Amino acid sequence: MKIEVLRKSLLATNERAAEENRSLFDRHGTVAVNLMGGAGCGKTSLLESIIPQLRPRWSVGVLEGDIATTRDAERIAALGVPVVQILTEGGCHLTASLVQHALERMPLEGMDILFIENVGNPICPANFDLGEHHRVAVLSVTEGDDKPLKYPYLFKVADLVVVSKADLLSATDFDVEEASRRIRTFDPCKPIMVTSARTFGMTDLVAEWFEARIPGYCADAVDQRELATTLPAEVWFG
Ligand SMILES: Nc1nc2c(ncn2[C@@H]2O[C@H](COP(=O)(O)OP(=O)(O)OP(=O)(O)O)[C@@H](O)[C@H]2O)c(=O)[nH]1
Ligand SMILES: [Mg+2]
Repeated sequence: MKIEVLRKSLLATNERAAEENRSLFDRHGTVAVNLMGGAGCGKTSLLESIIPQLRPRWSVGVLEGDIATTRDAERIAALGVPVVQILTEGGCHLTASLVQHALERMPLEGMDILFIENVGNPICPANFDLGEHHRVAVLSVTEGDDKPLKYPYLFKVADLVVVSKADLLSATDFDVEEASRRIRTFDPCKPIMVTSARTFGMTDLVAEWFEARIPGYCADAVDQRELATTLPAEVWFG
């Protein structure tokens, strides 16, 4: 019983900080995305692929969550976008407070989209609201198509599921249809995009999905209506 009380109090404290983060994002008109998935599933590679597609039109920032090293932040910095590395020093997920501290070093003025790459872990991150507007789950084909069954909460809370490393499909027994069926038990319309960071053009639709969520996008793009209605409920192979 005491553990349950402690858990609720921890989550309530996190929720307060998350709401403050969300207000800050909203005041700046910045859309925030929490990118989650198992260790090595391809989160940073996905960012490396889509940021150059977004950058000509939009201002992008990244918060990088890791247990140790600044390796991912260095990879993002090489793209020429602002990045702050958050080291959890053993913590298996980001919290709203960690994000709040990192935001002191991340100027949101004029920023259209902020990606928050969570610690590589398909379990804990999904339980902690960071104040983001959208949650994205990355599942690589090398992890196996049973992961939506084994780690259901991650796929339940995600607004978009990105299946990564599709260039390796033929080397695995990953069944895209089966994985999609399992993911869609939570929501039959959940968008799923099958991608590869190694194949030209196979992340374009992911970049477009993010672009369509940027507040300024409506005024800018004529095909926004079409995107909003055709993106959900399909499996894209790029
Ligand atoms: N073949 C192939 N390899 C990929 C792809 N995406 C990522 N990788 C490789 O997978 C490994 C992990 O990629 P990362 O992008 O670092 O994965 P991550 O999810 O950011 O990893 P953590 O932050 O440590 O959890 C690297 O060796 C990448 O080169 C892909 O689309 N195809
Ligand atoms: Mg990474």
